[in-house]
Amino acid sequence: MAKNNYDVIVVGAGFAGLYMLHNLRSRGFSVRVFEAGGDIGGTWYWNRYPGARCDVESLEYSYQFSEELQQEWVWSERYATQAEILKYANHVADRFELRRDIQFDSHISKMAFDETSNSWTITTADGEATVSRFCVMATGCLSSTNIPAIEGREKFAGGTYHTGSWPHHGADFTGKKVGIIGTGSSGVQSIPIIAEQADHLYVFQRTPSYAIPAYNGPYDPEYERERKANYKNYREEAKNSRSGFLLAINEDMAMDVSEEERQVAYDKRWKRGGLTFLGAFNDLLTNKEANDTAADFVRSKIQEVVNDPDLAEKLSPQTVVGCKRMCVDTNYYQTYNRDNVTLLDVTEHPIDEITTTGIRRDGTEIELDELVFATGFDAMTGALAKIDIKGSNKTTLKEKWAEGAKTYLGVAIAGFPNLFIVTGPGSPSVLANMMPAIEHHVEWISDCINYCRETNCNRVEASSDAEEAWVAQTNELASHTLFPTCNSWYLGANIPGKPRIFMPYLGFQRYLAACEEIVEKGYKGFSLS
Ligand code: NA7
Repeated sequence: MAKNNYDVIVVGAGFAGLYMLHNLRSRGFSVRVFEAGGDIGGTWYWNRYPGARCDVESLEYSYQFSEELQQEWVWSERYATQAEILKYANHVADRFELRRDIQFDSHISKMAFDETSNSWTITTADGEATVSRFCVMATGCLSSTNIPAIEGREKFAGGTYHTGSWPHHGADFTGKKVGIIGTGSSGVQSIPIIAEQADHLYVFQRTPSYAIPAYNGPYDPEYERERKANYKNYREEAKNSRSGFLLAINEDMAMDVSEEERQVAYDKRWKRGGLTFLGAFNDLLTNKEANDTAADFVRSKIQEVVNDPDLAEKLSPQTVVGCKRMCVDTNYYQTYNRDNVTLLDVTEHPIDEITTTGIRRDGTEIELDELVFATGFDAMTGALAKIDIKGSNKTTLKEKWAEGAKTYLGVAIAGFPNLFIVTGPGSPSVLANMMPAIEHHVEWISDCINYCRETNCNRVEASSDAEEAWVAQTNELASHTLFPTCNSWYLGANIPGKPRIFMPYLGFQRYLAACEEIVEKGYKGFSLS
């Protein structure tokens, strides 16, 4: 008979779940991981759309908990493909023999905390129940796909895809008329590749994105050797940064230097490529005037690349640059110079309906063979809200978060004892480098569980006061920035009816210090009994 009682249950076998399992198991805890997918990888298991890549450099988007692992693994490119990242995850799972404690195709539908035994009962969609003292939700920030409720959506008779749950057998768009809705990172990455295959590609754009060239390519072996030789220092430097990766934020303020100096700085960052562009000046996300100068620079680049000035204008965002996550692209704007690509602005002319044969807008139907939704995710809270999680007073997490997500440290929730989240709302997560953020949470949670074991405590719970203060601090930090000015998924603004609250905690280094201080003060803000 299968064992159904563990010290810790982990939900999700992406990078967070894998390391949580390894870390806890190596400390002697019995652990079971439940994963909805058919294999490991989380985000990188599901997001198999054409062109899917990480927008953080490979040498930084990798685990650092094992020196052997980080030395032996060789990344082939500056920005790794989804396939290569998944290969890496598999290497990790094999190296640390993780699979034997992971149960695949097991979607958790219910979880309930029992006051008497101070334990969780976790039930799969198939009705299999398992009990554990602690539970760690490693369900990911971008794992609950969003398909907008456009009228007639279910009528479309051709192939329908979502970038975040792409079929494993892939999709061949050769000779097809393809429509794609959405121009965030997933759209920006997939549009150039789909355009190369399709007979014609229609891009339905609501809000244009700012995209910075990736200048992707193989790693220079000398660069890689030097990075690996000094990994410790680089990792330390990243840890002590605002974002958890080597953005190299210039201390200068954009408005303190001349127009000429600004152009030189932007040009240098543009040529370097990737998200580091936003580090050109210190005040780009706090001063609108400064931000405008960076936005103007990107818009001028779009105009240089796109041949048709009207099209360039339509592709030029007017929002704050960096307010939504910037995209890192390869040939995105260039793709609009192709004859087989048409950009359709759905803000000016909204989609009326999806029909059996295409999309109707402005009284005209555009016939399509295939339709791709690159429409993003119910970010940070979506995967958790889908599970019926009942805490200590039988309130569900969904009810508790009806007015907006509340956590302490993005890791614990008042009223939900012995439950932890990796990279939850209220943690730096998506505004930091996910890998070091994950490693930090995993180690912090593991230390807390271990502390409970050492002190014979059966129950650890965040207090409501500590949670309220943390939420207030998270909002306060965001209020001094330009982040709240656009309809981003950081704010939940991409999901109709979702409370508009800024979810990520700003400042990786500040966050690490806060977590450390809480432990030093005997888990301040938690009750342990
Ligand atoms: P994003 O960044 O949320 O992008 C989703 C896109 O879909 C965005 O352009 C949306 O426009 C668009 N969208 C969403 N709903 C609609 C409707 N109803 N009509 C038209 N267009 C719509 O998701 P991604 O998957 O691209 O990227 C997510 C993250 O993954 C990314 O930030 C990186 O961290 C990696 P909107 O901007 O809301 O007007």
